[in-house]
Amino acid sequence: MMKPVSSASLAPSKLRVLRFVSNLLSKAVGLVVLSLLGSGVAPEATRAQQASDRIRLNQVGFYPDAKKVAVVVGADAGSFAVVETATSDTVHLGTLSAAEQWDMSGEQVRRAPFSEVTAAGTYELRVEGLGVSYPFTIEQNVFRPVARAALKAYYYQRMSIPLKEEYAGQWARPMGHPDDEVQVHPSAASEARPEGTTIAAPKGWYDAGDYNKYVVNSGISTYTLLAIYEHYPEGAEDLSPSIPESGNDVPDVLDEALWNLRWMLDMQAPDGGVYHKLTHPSFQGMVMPHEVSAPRYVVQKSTAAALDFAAVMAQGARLYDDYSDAFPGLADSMRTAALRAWTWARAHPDVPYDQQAMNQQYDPDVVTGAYGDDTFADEFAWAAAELAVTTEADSFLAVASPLDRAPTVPSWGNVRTLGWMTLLEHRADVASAVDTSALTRRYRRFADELVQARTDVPYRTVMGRERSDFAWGSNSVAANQAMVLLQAERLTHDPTYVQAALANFDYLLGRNATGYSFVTGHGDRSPMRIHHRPSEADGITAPVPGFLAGGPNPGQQDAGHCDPAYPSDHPATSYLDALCSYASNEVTINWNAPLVYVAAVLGAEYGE
Ligand code: G3I
Ligand code: 9MR
Repeated sequence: MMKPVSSASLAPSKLRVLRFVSNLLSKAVGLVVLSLLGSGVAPEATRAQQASDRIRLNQVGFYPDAKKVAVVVGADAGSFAVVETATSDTVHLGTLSAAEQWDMSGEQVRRAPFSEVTAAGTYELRVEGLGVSYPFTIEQNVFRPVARAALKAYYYQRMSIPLKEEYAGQWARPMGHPDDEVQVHPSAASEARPEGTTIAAPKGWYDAGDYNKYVVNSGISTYTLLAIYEHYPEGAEDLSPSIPESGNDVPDVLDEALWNLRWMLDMQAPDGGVYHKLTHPSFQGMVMPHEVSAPRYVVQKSTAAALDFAAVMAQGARLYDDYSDAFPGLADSMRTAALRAWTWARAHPDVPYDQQAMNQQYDPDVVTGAYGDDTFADEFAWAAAELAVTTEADSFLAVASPLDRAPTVPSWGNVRTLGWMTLLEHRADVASAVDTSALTRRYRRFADELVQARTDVPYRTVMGRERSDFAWGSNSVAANQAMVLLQAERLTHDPTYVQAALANFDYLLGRNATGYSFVTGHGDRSPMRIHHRPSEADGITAPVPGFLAGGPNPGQQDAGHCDPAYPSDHPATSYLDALCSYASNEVTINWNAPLVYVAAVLGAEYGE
């Protein structure tokens, strides 16, 4: 084989000649015989050919000025070509990096960088011996459809409202779960609300593929959506997915978040504590929401629920205050609710939600998601940060502060960093209570460690250095890593952080060892059988769009329920696009939220 041509060595005039010859050849013989030109690229790479699952890249596409890279697996060739799909013009020839072993996937990996390609268009990548990639586009606003769809997913998760065809298209459905008569479970009974009392707690989003709503998981999810508005008010205006409230002069992301916050407000008990969840006793079958008739309960109060509630209500109080005409009294109600929940938590600082223990004591048994957590320092720190900023009182941070410990990548059970992000955002306002130079220095160190992780991962993503990245819902680890990195860029204006965040976004949309673009309806190979009851029961082949699947999870906790089996035991490839796979292919509000954030903010960073 002839020596591959390096892209860097090709002058524009040579590229034009190459394009011309390439066109002639493909027209003459129906093949792209680039190897004749010394590229080393396969003659067998025809456009009619099926895309190779060994060429992995962001299947949605790239901003013109963004870093662009694909990853190829098992390639012997030294080079690759980027070809314009419509014309078969070769616009770039590049050299593959040396092969590296990745233990997380058990693969030999090489990278194909092509940032030089910046012209808007639709392209594909060709590699000798492997074939052709999925087509991808380079254009301005390329992530906007994903950002909008990922926000729209929350509309599809709404309870207590019919989804109209006007907004939901083929996924229109009758109202599910009015939740206007919810029983107080014996574990939640009080003098004010004895067992058997019914309360109304309508609205909110279905948590996931199941039909329950959980305060702890709602906290981080709602915070993250609100943060888009708080950090990027103008970007939030553009994030309009067409929902019933569109056009009410309030950004859709605030309207959508409010659907959940209204429910959360009803989860506060008369004493200020907050019920841990509103649930059926057990998971329902694969039926549509309106077909379920099992009873609903609110269960015991918990410290985590109270603090997550306090945090997000405090955040809501300062944001909805901007829209007091549209929502009179709302911000005040939220502030009062937040303070009452905080006071309850201070008096009950250590009440975990232990479902097993609860079931030993009370009937009926409840076996739905637990979101159980038994360490509350991080919840106290997050709530303290939100309350301090909203009320402008330093006393909250004297009780607990995010700075008590280093930031980490957030998750539903580990929310300290949400407090870090809020303090960073409002650092000028909290300077009397917080050492703001330590705040920014320590946060930057944290972000630098994440950036550094990329050098250990042959895919050059932040995601995947640690085996622990591949937890249940691992795709949210990648998305949350990206979200926290974007804060570092906002602090420093150093593009390295955006590039690292983008690498993880590319991971989610295809540059990963499974070869899937993990967002339903986006990318050529996206999940078709998510563990999502409406997607399964609605009789429509396409899943409800805009959902981030959970992603690789070597825990494979559902293996006993699943046929077919997982394709692999490697952490990065323990993924199964099958209905049975609730441990790798469910969808959840807390996984989608950082997807919306990152898609929207990358758009803003790249100049939408
Ligand atoms: O905390 C331990 C950690 O110490 C340990 O090192 C690690 C090793 O496996 O496990 C950690 O616990 C994990 C826990 O999540 C916290 O991350 C468990 O293994 C893991 O099984 C657990 O998964 C949770 C899953 O429910 C099962 O409880 C997911 O985070 C959570 O997202 C998921 O949430 C479900 C809801 O219950 C119901 N609705 C759907 C939703 C998504 O599947
Ligand atoms: O369908 C349930 C899913 O929404 C939950 O996240 C998951 C978490 O435990 O559980 C699923 O339900 C399964 C149950 O746990 C075990 N039996 C099979 C159920 C799925 O069909």
